[in-house]
Amino acid sequence: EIQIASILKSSELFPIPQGVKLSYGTAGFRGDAKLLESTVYRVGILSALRSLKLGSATVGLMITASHNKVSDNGIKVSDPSGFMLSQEWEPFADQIANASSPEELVSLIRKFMEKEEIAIGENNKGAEVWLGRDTRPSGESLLRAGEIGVGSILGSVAIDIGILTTPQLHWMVRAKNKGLKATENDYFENLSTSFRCLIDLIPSSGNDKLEISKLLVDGANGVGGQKIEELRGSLSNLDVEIRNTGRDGGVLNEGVGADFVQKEKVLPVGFGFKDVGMRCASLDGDADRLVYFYIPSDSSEKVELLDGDKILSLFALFIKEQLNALEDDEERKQSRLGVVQTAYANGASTDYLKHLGLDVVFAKTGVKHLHEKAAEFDIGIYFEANGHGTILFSESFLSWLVSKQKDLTAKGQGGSEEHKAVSRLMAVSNLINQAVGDALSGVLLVEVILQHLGWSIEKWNELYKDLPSRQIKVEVPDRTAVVTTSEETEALRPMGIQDAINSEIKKYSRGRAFIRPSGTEDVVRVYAEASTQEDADSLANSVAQLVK
Ligand code: NG1
Ligand code: ZN
Repeated sequence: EIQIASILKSSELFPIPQGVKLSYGTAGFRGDAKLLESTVYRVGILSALRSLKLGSATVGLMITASHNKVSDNGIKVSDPSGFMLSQEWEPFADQIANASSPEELVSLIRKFMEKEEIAIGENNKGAEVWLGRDTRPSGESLLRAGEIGVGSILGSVAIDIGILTTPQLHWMVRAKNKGLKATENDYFENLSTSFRCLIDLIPSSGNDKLEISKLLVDGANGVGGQKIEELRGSLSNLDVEIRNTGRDGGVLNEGVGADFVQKEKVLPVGFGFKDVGMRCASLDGDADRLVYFYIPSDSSEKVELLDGDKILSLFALFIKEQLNALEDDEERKQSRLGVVQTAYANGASTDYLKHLGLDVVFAKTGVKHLHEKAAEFDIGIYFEANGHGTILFSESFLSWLVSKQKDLTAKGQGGSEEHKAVSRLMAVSNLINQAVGDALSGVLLVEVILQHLGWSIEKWNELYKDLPSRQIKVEVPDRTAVVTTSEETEALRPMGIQDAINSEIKKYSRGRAFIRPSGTEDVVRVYAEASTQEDADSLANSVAQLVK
């Protein structure tokens, strides 16, 4: 009963705004920062309960609205594994975020604790929650609300781990629960060590082919650029210039960042004709997404975009090359590597990946869905076209690599091609964030692979040619009126709309289009592809007309 009193008392501080219906969505709760205090406070409570449920393992809370505008904010939970909050708890998150009074909140919590058999008592260790935030000005007070929420569950500890990228928080939570070194410095050290290791393993002929040219980074005026600045000193073999760090008056995500560059296909602020031919990378506001781009010499400030699909293809090619160098069980070899995409993947990328002989599977939009499917492979690479993705290595495959490495060394084959391939795969598994997509580790892996292959960005871009595509957001009174199949490629409702879409698609060569309600914004998204840009635009527009 002291517990109940404690929640009742603290929840008085955070009245719920009227008329707002919140949903945990594809990436946690998001919305206007001014309306979010009570939500963050309540998610603080949830995260403490989650920790208690899992034997007081450390849970993470990240305060960010990613690529959305600076006046928005949001909150998402990292499970102790470093992955997203288990989907089984999402309905509870929705319920408590929308509870209309302190009494209703307490009663929901009580019922849930009973059902989940969560006990608070002197015999239990308390909960532990690590809270991080991006650079949004509203972040600090929201973080305080989260701390109060955590603290309202007796015996809990809330630890403010400061301004971080989303993937840093997930990485730190995962490391902490694995009993590994888990500070931000450990994160940086892990990146620079594994990067160095991959650089040292570059075949010398590849090394001479490309002098290391400068990389330009668009930091979206957010946390990612600032973190690369911190990391830069400890990276040899990489020359980076960072723009849009947010320190020169630029506004977070305004005309900058990965989402802007990928969706609008235009240059971010601060980039222009002077940068023709340069290799450029763009991060999003919380640095969990990454795209590359360059300005071709034959055009005036046109953008040649290398999106998540192209990053995925580069990674897949490199990993496949390493796997080919292994003496491996023929049967396992087939299923070692798989890739996961969504319906937004460019059709040309899917063709290319299949052509490489890879297993390509599709998942619903939202990284939690891709992650799940990628985890089914020994090495699963997943990417959304928008640049969110990573490479997952299974525990059993990693131990196989470790023993392989030992065997080869024992046999005196420490310098063999096979040994090098094993070492590269192990270094990739350390470099690339095993918890969530991470623009920082993604940049480092792209850079080292390009050096390894001796490729320029143009050469990389030539892996395949994107089919022209167009994405449009349509504002509608009620986006939930659109209901899709599980693959999201067909609309089941409104009745008849899919037939209408199909007859539009038929008018175009290589036409493909679909609609789905966004999980993070109040819009319906339209995606269209066709053999020319005019056709893709026109198909997208006519489908958008059907939605309106
Ligand atoms: P929604 O708003 O559900 O389309 C967007 C992205 C997702 C994912 C989430 C989370 C597109 C088309 N959708 O989801 O891929 O990244 O945000 O940030 O890019
Ligand atoms: Zn993001």
